[in-house]
Amino acid sequence: MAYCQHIGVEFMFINDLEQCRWIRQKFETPGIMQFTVEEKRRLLARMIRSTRFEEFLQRKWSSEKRFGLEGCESLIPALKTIIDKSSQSGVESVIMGMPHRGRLNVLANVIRKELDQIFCQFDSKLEAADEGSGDVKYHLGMYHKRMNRASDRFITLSLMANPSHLEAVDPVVQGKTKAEQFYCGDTEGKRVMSILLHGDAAFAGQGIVYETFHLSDLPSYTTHGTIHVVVNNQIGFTTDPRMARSSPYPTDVARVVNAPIFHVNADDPEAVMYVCNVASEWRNTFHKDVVVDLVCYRRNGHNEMDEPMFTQPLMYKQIKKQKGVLQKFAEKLIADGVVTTQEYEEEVARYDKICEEAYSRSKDEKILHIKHWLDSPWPGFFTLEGQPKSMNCPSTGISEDELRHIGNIAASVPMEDFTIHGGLSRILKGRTNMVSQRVCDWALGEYMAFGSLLKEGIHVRLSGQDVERGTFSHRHHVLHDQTTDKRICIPMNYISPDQAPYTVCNSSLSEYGVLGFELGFAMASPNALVLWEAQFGDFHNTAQCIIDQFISSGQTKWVRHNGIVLLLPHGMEGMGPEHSSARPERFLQMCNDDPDVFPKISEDFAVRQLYDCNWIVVNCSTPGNYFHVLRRQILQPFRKPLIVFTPKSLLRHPEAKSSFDDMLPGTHFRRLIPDDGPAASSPERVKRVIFCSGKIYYELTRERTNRGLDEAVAVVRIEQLSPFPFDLVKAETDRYVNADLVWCQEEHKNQGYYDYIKPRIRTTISHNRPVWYAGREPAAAPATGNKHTHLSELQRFLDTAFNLEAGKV
Ligand SMILES: Cc1ncc(C[n+]2csc(CCOP(=O)(O)OP(=O)(O)O)c2C)c(N)n1
Ligand SMILES: [Mg+2]
Repeated sequence: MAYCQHIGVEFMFINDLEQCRWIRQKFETPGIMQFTVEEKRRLLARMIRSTRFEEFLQRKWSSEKRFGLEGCESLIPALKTIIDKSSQSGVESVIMGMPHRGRLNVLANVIRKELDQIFCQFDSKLEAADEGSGDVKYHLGMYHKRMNRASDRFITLSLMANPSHLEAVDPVVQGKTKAEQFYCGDTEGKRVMSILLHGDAAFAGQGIVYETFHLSDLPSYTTHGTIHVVVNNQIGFTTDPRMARSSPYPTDVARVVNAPIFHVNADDPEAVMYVCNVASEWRNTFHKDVVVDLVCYRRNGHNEMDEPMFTQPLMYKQIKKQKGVLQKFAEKLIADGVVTTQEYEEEVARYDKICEEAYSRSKDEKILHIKHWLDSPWPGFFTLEGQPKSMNCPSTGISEDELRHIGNIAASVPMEDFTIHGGLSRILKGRTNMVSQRVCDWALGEYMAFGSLLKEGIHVRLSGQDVERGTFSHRHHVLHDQTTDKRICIPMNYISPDQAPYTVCNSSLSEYGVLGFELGFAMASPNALVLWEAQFGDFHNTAQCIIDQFISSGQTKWVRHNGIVLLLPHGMEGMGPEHSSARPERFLQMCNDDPDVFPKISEDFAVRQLYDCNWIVVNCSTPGNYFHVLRRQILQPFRKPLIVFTPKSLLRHPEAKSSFDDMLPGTHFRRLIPDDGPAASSPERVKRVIFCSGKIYYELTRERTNRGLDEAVAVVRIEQLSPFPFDLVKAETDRYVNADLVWCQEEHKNQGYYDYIKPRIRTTISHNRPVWYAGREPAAAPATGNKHTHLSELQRFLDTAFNLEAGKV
């Protein structure tokens, strides 16, 4: 439907009458699009800034990529209108995500990053002051608090750093927005909001756009309405004003997610401003998503180095003839008597002078501080120089009283007249018994970690598919009344009156979107334990972009810490090729610790090593160690992503229990668990040391006993795979001087940990002994689909692991 000139609106798929009526009124009322002289002049000034900024860059750095806005300069007033309007309705913080197109312009003219700081980025001789690889200028983020002149109120604007991967930042922005809303108690999205910008092709093509939209209706994920702005240059240049309605792709996405879409011709700044006013009002009235589709053309090639005439000669001939948006708009305003030619020229000259002055200043900049480009500062968490406040981590144990108290909560239903399922009663009774016997299984160990952190004021948020119950029906953090529909109880929120709130939320069936969201949530504050659990570990690969682009490399690119935790159920249990492997090899391959250098072992080695690594990868074999590693995540003086391969069968394995003794004050996470049986008491008699990680430990020790080899073979568990515990592995290899060394894993040889572990053990022993392999043979799929084959493979490699006579395996 076309109402005002240059505007088209699509909303017929919205099935709410009030909302439809509201939209109609905004676009059908004759003469509704009226602006004061003052508003028109401000719009012109904004168009001047937007246009002249690009022209300035082009003049100074004609051979640099900048992904200019030419053709869609009205994006800048569009965003400023949305921000003004939102600030007037009470929004205090706007979080934005955007792709390459026009990003520098947005930084300069919307966020108001100092121009000299932007210009100096074009100087390749600039020395980096921060550790890390840095990133190209059109990926960096920014955070700025300033006075909004339209509302006379302060507003914080942040633009999130992002990778090349278009649209990947969308869920991250949403997660951070949700977190900021959460921390300031903004339950309706009245104070914090997000704006997402999109290119037309990326908006239509990337599934993450859909995944992100879909989160907007889920209570624990909604940000109460996002304004999406599409820079839609796909249809190229046409003089037909109805072109706004011929853009099928963005419409399709919006239709699927039930959001209205307002198309507007970007050649008409007044229409753009009107549409953005309406979009903001929509968002701040209904708190639902809305799409503004800025239909424009692209004057240059994809970037300034591209020649568009190669592939679209006729279109670009026409584009070259087309007057610029600013010029047309200025002529119109001059003709209408809104400004004089002289006023217009003075305004242009004024801005050009600002750019020139900033340019001169930028030449004095010798050092590039990526820190200045942070989108989420954590005030007070680091020293003023941005360093951790210490290099040690206190004990992660908690008192007996606390263990008992949290254990009892985990075993209880702290609400009156609440009927739970019989099966659950048995589980809770089991927990009561464990507390009285002073032991924890996996679920209880996790409970202890979460509960104690909550008690210490740390917010805990666990998100993923079916996490409330737990994929393996072991967690049960949300109890459901069997007699009253939708009546629930979350015992974790009954630990102590002044505890931090616990959020446990079943996500939509998305990995990419949800993991991105949680990563964004974790960015907002260091004082929260944010965990994402995959239904099965292998599903993480649909979120690979978040893992590669943000989690593994985010800190080095953007000097930004993040303490997100990934829980990835992993283990070969005869369940077939899927549901078996969380692909440890992939995570380990991305670890930045050097396999060939034995590090200098200092007093604070264990913590320093964590500080230096890009992420931590663990596979805990006991609930106690799992408890500690989760608590360490918060008690360590910096933040690092943590990848945890979590068990399936061990959740109920009678031996996979930890005593309270292992969780008391003074105890800590064990990076490596040495053998503590007969082998360890006479180490010189030990013929073989088997290093392993995770659940295979239980199979190895059972087999060892069956074979009567408890004295001859030591089994050592590497619990922290990365950063590699070089010091502790060395202590083990030094202790068993006469033993040969075996790495045993249940995964296939080209998978699991072998390729990561082997060179590191070899470095530890200065290559003076071989490291033999016992495990499954190389394979294309992670596991067999045949249970019988699974068991015979297991037996075969256990035979290898314990065949001392053969010596060489
Ligand atoms: C996920 C992903 N795939 C491919 C690319 C490579 N790429 C960079 S820009 C671009 C075109 C983007 O088109 P559009 O979204 O319409 O934005 P425009 O450049 O037209 O503003 C492509 C394919 C990318 N950056 N990200
Ligand atoms: Mg495009």
